[in-house]
Amino acid sequence: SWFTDSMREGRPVAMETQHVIRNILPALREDFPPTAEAAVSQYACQRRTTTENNNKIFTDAFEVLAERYQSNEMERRCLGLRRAASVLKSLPWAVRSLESTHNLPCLGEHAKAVMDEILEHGLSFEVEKILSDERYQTMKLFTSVFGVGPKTADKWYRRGHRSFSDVLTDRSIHLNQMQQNGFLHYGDISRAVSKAEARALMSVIDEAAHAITPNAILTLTGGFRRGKEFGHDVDFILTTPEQGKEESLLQNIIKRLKKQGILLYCEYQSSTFDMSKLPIQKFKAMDQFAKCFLIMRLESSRVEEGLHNVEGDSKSWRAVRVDLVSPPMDHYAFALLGWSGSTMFDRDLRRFARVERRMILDNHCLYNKTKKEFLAATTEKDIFAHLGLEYIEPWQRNA
Ligand code: DCT
Ligand code: MG
Repeated sequence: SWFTDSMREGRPVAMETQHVIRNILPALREDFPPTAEAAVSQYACQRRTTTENNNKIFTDAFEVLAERYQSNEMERRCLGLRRAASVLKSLPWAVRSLESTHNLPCLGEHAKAVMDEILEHGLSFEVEKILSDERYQTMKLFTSVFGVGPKTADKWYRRGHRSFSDVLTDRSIHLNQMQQNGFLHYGDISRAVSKAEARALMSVIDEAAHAITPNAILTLTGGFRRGKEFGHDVDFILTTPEQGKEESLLQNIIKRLKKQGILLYCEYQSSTFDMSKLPIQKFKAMDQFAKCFLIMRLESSRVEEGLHNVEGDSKSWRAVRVDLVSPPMDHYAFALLGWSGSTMFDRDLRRFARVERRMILDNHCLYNKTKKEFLAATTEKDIFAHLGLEYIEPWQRNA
């Protein structure tokens, strides 16, 4: 009909018509580009972003470009495109013209040029070129192995390696334990983990935790907490109200899982957490809580809907990547907020805290630089309130 066509094409509609559409036909509001009063924030933590992405054709293209820039160490360009993608992900409408985006933040010249190309030709030639580029494909392949980061992948590429067999037959390459296990279980752990599999793992770990102490608190976090159907791993936070016992709880769980024969690999990092050294001025990628990066064996019989296997694979188990982090109870809310992600949502929470509030936020704590004091929190809601932000539900943090 006439008004849905106008909206799809982003053509301006008369004010009265907008009134009718916004108030009388609320079901249709979603297709409508926001007007000035519904300005989109430049901060992801002030936007609500569900898993439903109406602008996937653009955001997928931006992601390819961002990956390319990241591996070429062009960090600013990479971040610029990730920010642009994040803004588009938050829109309840699909962009159908460049004009309809003129009020949106974070869309730079490059992002707009790519969108323009996609709107006109259905694809971006720059993106197509990268996708068919040998270096891009090889980096993507190598970094898909657990334990292989961009540096190692680049080193292998520059040695002339293009495939796994090139790497595995080069006797001068020494693989560390993590990489050996990454290759060993590659088929399983490169396949997405389903929600049902995540739930099954949660019950396995929860049983182990409660056999050790009835007070254990285990929370599913990461992408599954944000409502995603699939993930590349399963993330958990583990704690206990018994102060100082959280790290030994984690160690005891690992021992127990080992005894059960379901721990295929474990990289344990002990806690370096020291309250007297907080706040940490310079943000580091990893927090300091005790944690472990695991590969677990998940039995088919534990999964309600069965394993998320490739067709024809009748194996009775699969390997799954699991992360477990164990903060002291006092810091649980900060760790939960950090580990729930998304990465862009976290990044903008910290940026908002720093720029708009003169506060330092990380996975450990929130610090007010003006008042020189720590702000305590037992829930995520407390942290949003300290920051003067509207609460955003986990399933709205898919920025
Ligand atoms: N995180 C963090 N510190 C790190 C790594 C991650 O605080 N050193 C946060 C950011 C997101 C969250 O933990 C989970 O990380 P991932 O598992 O990488 O992301 P995800 O959103 O769960 O994505 P996926 O569904 O692919 O697992
Ligand atoms: Mg995850």
